[in-house]
Amino acid sequence: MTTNPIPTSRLPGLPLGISRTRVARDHALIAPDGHVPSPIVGWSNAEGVVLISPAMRGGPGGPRFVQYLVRGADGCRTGGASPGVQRVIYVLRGEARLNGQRLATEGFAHLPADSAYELMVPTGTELLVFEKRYEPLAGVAAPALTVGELSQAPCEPFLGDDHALLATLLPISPAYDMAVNVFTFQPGTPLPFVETHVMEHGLYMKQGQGVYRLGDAWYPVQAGDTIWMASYCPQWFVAMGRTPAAYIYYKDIHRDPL
Ligand code: UGY
Ligand code: MN
Repeated sequence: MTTNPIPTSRLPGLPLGISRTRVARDHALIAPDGHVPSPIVGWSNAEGVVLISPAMRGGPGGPRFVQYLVRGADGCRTGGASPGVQRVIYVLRGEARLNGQRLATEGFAHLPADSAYELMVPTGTELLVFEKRYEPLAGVAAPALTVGELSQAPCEPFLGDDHALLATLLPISPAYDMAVNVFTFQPGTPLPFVETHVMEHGLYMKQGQGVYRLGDAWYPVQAGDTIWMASYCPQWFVAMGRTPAAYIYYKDIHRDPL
């Protein structure tokens, strides 16, 4: 005779039925306790978790990009995205191989739309991926494949505050219609004002914790959390705890909003 296992909460000390996840009209917080893996289109043998996608809020005003995690496995690989779609991949853990070259933890690549490559993701490696349909700009050549690592990326104090460092992973040039940045805050450091802007964001907390204001709600957040901020979602952050907080985030740039 078999016995059914008794489900236990993914949140130690809290009962079943509790989650910090919220999906609202102009923002979302996706906490890891709710992650459900699925196969990812364009990948073989990948265990993925789609964190942000247009399906989050169908119709006007929903996300215009995709953000997902890939957990490596034997035979986990991809040779390119769907037609017209560019990718940025960032190695959160372990190491990947891009066209035979090692991409270590904190390494990243911008993989242009309609380009062929071979990306292998072994067991124990975790990638964060952003995908966006590339919007060509008249008279501007599309970018070539770019590879880099966080420690080598340009990094500046944000608006003069050396307790809030902003690293820009991709060249800030009209050839790129997206940016991916890493923001590192010393404990107690806030964003200096509540931002409200046309660009949307997909954010992944890499380390530490803090409080994110999204619209009129304030959320405690920590490493492993994902946030979607729609265009014009008022946003603010303060880092808390005893260690720095860091997040990696996407934004759309350099294209006519009309
Ligand atoms: O680039 C940005 O808009 C950035 N300062 N936003 C954010 O961290 N929420
Ligand atoms: Mn912003």
